[in-house]
Amino acid sequence: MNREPLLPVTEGEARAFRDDGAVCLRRVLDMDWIEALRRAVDDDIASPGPMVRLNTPAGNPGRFFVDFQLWQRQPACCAAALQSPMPAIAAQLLGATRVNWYHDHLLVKEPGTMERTPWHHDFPYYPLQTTGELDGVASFWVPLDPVSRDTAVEYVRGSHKWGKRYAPKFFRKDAGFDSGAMAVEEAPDIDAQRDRYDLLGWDLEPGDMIAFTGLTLHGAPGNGSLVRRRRAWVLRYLGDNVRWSTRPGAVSPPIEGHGLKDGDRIGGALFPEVWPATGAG
Ligand SMILES: O=C(O)CCC(=O)C(=O)O
Repeated sequence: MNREPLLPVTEGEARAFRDDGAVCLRRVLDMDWIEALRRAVDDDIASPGPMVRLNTPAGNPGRFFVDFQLWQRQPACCAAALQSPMPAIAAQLLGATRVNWYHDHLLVKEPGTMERTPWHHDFPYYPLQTTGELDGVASFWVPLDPVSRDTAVEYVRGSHKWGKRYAPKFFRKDAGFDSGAMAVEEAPDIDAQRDRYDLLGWDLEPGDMIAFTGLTLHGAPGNGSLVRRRRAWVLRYLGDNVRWSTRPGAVSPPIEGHGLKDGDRIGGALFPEVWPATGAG
C-alpha cells in the first residue's frame, strides 16, 4: 500500500482546488488500498455503525446506503485516514502547516438506485468556524468501482467563492434537518437550470479521486447501471484555520465525546493530527 501518491499532485492541481473548488486527482492510491477498502466497505454494509442511514424508500430499486466513521471500526479505513497519501495531499491543497483528521463518510449506490444526492455543500453541516480564503476542509471522494461521468458526483465550479451558506438537508427527502436559527437559504436547484452553471465531473477509475472544499456545491445522480455498484468512501481533513463552534440545531455527522469547546483548535483522539507526519506506523 503506497504512502506517496502514485502520481504526485501538481501545483496546477492544487491551484484548481483553490480556484475551482474541486479537482480530479488521478492515480493516488494503488489497488492494494482499493481492495482493502472494498472489503472494509462490504463488511460495514453487512454490519453497519450506529450512524447508518438508508436513503432508499421501501419498494424502490437498488439501495442508497450511507454510514460514517468506518475508520473507528475497520483497520483498512483507519490506515487510509491516517497513514495513506491523503494527509500530505490535504496539507498541499489547503496550504496548511498542520492538518487534522475530521471524519469519513460512506455513500454506496447499488445498481438501479434512483435516489439523487441533492445539491448541497458540506460546511453548514459542521460545528466549525473558519477564517481565510479557503474554508479549511479538504474532502476526498474515493470511488471503489469504476464510475462514469453520468454517475459520479458533480461540482459547480467556483461555488465555494459565492459567500453562501446553504441550508443543510438530509439526503432522504422525507427527513427534515433542523438547522436551528441559522439564517441559511436553500441551495439553488442546479438541475432545473444546468446550462446556467459551469459543472465539473469526471469519469473515474479506482485509485483516482476528487478533492473538493467544504463550500463547493455538489450533487450526484442515482446509479442507472443495472450491474455496476457505485461505492464511494469520502475522507475529510481540516486545516489549521478551523476552530470548533457549537451551533443550534442538528449537525452531521453527530460526533460526540470530543471534549472540544467553542474556539478550540481541532484535535484530540477523535480528530488526530495527521500532518506533519510523525513517521509512526
Ligand atoms: O457520493 C455522493 O453521492 C455524494 C457525496 C457527498 O455529498 C460528499 O462527499 O460530500
